[in-house]
Amino acid sequence: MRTPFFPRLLALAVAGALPVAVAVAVSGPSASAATGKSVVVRDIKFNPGNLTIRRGSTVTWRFQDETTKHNVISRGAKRFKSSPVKGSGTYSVRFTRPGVYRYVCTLHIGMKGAITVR
Ligand SMILES: [Cu+2]
Repeated sequence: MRTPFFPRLLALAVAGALPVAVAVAVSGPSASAATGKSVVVRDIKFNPGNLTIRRGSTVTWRFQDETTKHNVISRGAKRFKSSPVKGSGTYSVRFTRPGVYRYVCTLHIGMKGAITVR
């Protein structure tokens, strides 16, 4: 007498839990959809000079100016952790708060860029 009721209860429990599981599965990837973006450091320029990213994304500067060293120094109201002087390799920063983050290379006048975080 008891056993016929159990599958029905189980079915109700599964039906009730399913929408929750689906909602989690849908919101999970979109919440972490932030992707990595690159800024190439070459020819005494940051390319792209202006980069717009989503909050939570990581920006990687790729130092590819063979004989010229550069740095990434945060300037302005919104700050991030600046890089050391580098001749090769990469430097990455994850941006978690919206705003416009301006930066320069202090070794070369006019070498500047900005990261806009949405
Ligand atoms: Cu430079």
